[in-house]
Amino acid sequence: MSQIIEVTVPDIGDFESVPVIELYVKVGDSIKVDDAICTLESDKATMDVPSTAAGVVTEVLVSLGSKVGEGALLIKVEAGGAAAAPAPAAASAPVASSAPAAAPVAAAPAAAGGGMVEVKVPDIGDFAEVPVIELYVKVGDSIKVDDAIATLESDKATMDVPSTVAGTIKEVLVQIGSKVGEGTVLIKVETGASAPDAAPVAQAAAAPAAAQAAISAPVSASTVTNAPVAVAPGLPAGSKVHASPSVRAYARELGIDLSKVAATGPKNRIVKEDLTKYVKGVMSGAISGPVASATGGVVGGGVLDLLPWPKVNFEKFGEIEVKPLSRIKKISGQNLSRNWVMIPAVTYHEDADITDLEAFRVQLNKENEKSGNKLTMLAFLIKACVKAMQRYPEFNSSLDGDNLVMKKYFNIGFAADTPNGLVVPVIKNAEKKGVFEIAKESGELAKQARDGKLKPADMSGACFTISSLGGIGGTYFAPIVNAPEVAILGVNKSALKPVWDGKQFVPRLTLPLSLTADHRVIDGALATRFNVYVAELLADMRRMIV
Ligand code: CAO
Repeated sequence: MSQIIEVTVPDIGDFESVPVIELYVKVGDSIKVDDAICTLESDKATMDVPSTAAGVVTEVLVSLGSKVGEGALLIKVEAGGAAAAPAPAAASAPVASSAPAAAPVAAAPAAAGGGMVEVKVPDIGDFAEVPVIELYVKVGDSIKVDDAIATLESDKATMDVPSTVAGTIKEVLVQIGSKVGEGTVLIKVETGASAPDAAPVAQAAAAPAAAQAAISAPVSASTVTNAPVAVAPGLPAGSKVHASPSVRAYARELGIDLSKVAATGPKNRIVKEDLTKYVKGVMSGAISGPVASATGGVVGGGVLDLLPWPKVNFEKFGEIEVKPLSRIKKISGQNLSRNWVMIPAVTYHEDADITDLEAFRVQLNKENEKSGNKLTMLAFLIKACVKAMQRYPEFNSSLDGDNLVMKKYFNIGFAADTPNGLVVPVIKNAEKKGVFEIAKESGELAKQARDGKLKPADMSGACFTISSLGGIGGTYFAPIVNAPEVAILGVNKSALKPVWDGKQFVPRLTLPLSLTADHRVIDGALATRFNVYVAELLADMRRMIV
């Protein structure tokens, strides 16, 4: 006996007309309870709408871009027949019994006769007392095999603990912050033939071996991220992607096609670590996408594989000459691509009044004319940045996973234009050097750079970079952060500008500053404070000693 069930948009909060941005089903698909039908996107969040029915999709009443609200009809499902028939209770037995001994109490006896089953923490390796950092269930919830119960966090990894039984939760014996180890009872579940999970259990029974393996051991994030980068097998064509709204949003932010990502989460769901692993694979060249192959590997492929790289027969339009990229351009191109894609960076602009500083610099250069030591604006900029980094130490940090590495030394890189491309020599321990010494050293390093004689040690260890285009021109630009640094200061050509002094406009020599900062570490307020402080220091160098 079959029956047509309408699946509608559930209560989605205060949103009345939100667009469908992803659609995962089509007519003829078999669908199970909880399978994602579509993703909706409001201005605040993305939401997956799960199916409340199991069966075969007979009608899809929305398309990409459709605006929907609570109650909108999404699909019609023909329940009944093979796909929808509630699985016999015994169908769950093979799944549970296939779990190794270390797994919690087998569901088989409970599934056969019904009753109360305790779900315990399985073998989680050498960890005895790890905290519960997330809890996904409460008393009264219906739970299915493989549904995540809680996330545990050791000092090395986070682990989802999936349920090994299906039924209704009668007791939750832990809370966020509880310390647990192997064998700790997490929940008690009433199982039985009438449990509302019959169909999903049937799905688990049909799950591939990989999904079953997840039942026997929790998913370890560190294992996932530390594993050698493998070519992501992704999903077979036509398979549905399972991922939470936040993971989908993150993937969209990175331009990742989720169907290419290998899932390691419970129930074959893609988790955040899978995206990290995928991006690492692309960056290391282990995973290639259409862009990588079309551009010869210069641009990080899969991350940007929204569209293939345009292939044009330029000769059709006129004469051409093909020149190979220089080694420096190839290397810096890869770094720049990675940094551009991976760092959520924002550029902040500021003007510094350097009228007095430039007069001072010119005067000092006159005084030292005979010595041949020429003071450059770059040397003053380096000193001002060091002082600002001392006041705002986040600018002298690097992200390392969930940690911020704070550096106590001040090595400043500066971009140097060379015939073969851009290189970044580094002035080491700039906090201990005076402007004359810095000017001399940067001049020597810039010459070595142009002559192609820089050694790797000359270009390593920078904490912060300055990119000065002041000798060339420009007004403002948006430099790219040089990872693992968290900020870079761009400088253009100073120009005389009229500035209101309270009574009249006066000509002031103005230096345009463009600071790009990694927003994960430095927010807009901090970046602007830094920029303002650098401008104050340049406007009045006496501030360097206070
Ligand atoms: N405003 C106005 N004039 C400036 C200036 C500024 N901000 N900065 C430098 N100048 C002047 C200098 O005073 C100098 O003039 P004089 O010869 O009359 O004294 C002239 O411009 C040339 O300076 P310079 O650029 O050779 O020297 P520098 O110490 O300022 O810079 C270096 C050295 C290595 C930073 C520079 O040569 C260079 O390579 N800049 C390019 C960096 C770059 O490509 N960045 C882009 C990275 S992103 O693609």
